[in-house]
Amino acid sequence: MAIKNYHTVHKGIHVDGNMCRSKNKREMTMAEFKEWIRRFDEDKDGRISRDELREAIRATGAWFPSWRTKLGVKAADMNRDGFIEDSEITNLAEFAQNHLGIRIMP
Ligand SMILES: [Ca+2]
Ligand SMILES: [Ca+2]
Repeated sequence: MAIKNYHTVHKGIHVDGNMCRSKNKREMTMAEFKEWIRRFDEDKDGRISRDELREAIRATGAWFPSWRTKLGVKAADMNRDGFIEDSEITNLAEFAQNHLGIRIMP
């Protein structure tokens, strides 16, 4: 089943290949997104701070003013402690899809 899924997705990429292969377009699964965002957890506290998120956004090559980074944290930070923890990463993934050109595959 996993192979079949991959094939379907792969075919999808092929059809609108130009868009998906553009420089800022990234595709990843939720697990890959989590792994990717964790690389920016510099103080290793398991949460993503606003500064750490800014670094992550910078790494995508997206031009993104800091007030929008703040908005990203706000959008994902459900319990409003100023950090994005593990359970909030799915919200961040949604934000990344809408604003960073990252596509999260199911
Ligand atoms: Ca951190
Ligand atoms: Ca939080």
